[in-house]
Amino acid sequence: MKIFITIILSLYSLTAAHAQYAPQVGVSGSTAIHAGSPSFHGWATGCVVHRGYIDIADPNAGLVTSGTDANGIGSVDNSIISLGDSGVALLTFATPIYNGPGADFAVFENGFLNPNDPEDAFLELAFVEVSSNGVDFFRFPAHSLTSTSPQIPGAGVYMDATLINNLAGKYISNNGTPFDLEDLVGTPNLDVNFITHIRLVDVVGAVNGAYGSVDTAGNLINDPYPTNFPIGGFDLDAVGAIHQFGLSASSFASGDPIAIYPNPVSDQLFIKGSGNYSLTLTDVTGRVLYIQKVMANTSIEFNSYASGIYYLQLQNENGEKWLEKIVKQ
Ligand SMILES: [Ca+2]
Ligand SMILES: [Ca+2]
Ligand SMILES: [Ca+2]
Repeated sequence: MKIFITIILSLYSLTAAHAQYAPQVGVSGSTAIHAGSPSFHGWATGCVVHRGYIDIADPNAGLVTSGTDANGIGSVDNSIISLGDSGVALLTFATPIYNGPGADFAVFENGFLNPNDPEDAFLELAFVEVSSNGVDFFRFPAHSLTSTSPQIPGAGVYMDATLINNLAGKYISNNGTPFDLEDLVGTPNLDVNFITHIRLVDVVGAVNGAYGSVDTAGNLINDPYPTNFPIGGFDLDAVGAIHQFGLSASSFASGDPIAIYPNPVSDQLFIKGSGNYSLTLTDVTGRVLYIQKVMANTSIEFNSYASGIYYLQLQNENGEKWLEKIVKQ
């Protein structure tokens, strides 16, 4: 009997330990990535925001107004666009993002620390969704262990980052919340190695009304509400890509010599160069048409392919990837 109780207790403590997520910036174990980190390969080049309400329970009060779409483009600069209650931001990139080791991209908001407790911060959260075709979006499995009582108001109450996972806005300004595409491996209709769009959806933190957002487990998420001012809701500063395809033409110009021509192509595409690269040709849906494990002077026959866009992916032995967009005439 004693042994049985011990097992039960150890199972319980294991569960409790796993229920804790990484702490706020400045606390040992934080997973935040600073804006100046050399990990970032590139930043969002497109941002379109569909604004949410100042207060979703009072549509007559209108939509939030602070910032412009351009504030979500480029590196972290503390210029933000506010999403409002359930507002949505759609981010695009010069080249796709892929699932490399660890975090693959990070989202920056403008939260700030509790001056009296550096483990807590004023945070506004958003769900994060990704797509590899711009049509089908898939949400990172979000988890909120923040108590749903009392309601966190729009100011003056702080949140504990160790109770929050896979929600953008978990970390304070200038510090990105990381997302690892490994979490979405195996999702039908999603190619985690070719993410073209990232979508952020403001969490409505109303825990007492009909409008509250729930996490992947179905728990209401307590997040500041109402935030009924022009700067309400999730405030997007930037989205940084960590594992992102390079553009082969520019990347190879100063490195390993490589030539891919002619582009547009009508019959044969020639690939000439050296270096330890593998080649993969796909169509726009990600369907693999051609694979060559080791780089060598080669050509790919395009005669039988329909007119349109194709992608030639090159990967080196370190797992870095480059992309050439090929147009078949
Ligand atoms: Ca990853
Ligand atoms: Ca919100
Ligand atoms: Ca910005």
